[in-house]
Amino acid sequence: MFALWMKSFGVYGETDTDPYGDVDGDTFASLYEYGVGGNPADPENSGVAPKMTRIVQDGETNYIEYVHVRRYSPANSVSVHPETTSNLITADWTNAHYEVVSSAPIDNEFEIVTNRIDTIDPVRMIRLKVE
Ligand SMILES: [Ca+2]
Repeated sequence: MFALWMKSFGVYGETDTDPYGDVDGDTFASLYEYGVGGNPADPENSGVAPKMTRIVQDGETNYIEYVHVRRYSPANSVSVHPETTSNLITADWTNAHYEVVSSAPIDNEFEIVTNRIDTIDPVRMIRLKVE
């Protein structure tokens, strides 16, 4: 599916269709753009950026609400999910601190996903992983 998607934007060849390459130089890997609806051949279109929308309290714990778009899986063989780390030097990214709260279809290719990420650690960095 990924190769066909690249081809639909006029991107061919082994080097240019590397999922972790960045043909248009927008700093986003082509696979990332595939996962969030970008255009691998247009540096002005890198897909829909994730957003931290609000803080939600549940019992004694506060959560960051984190919303992102993702391509439907597993039909398209790509996984799009948040990862967190409390230390950028060791960069021990994990998916242990989030849970999906809800998801809703946008169209027949993408859905919007609302996650919550606990705020137990005093410092936590968040990234959207596409793999
Ligand atoms: Ca792009």
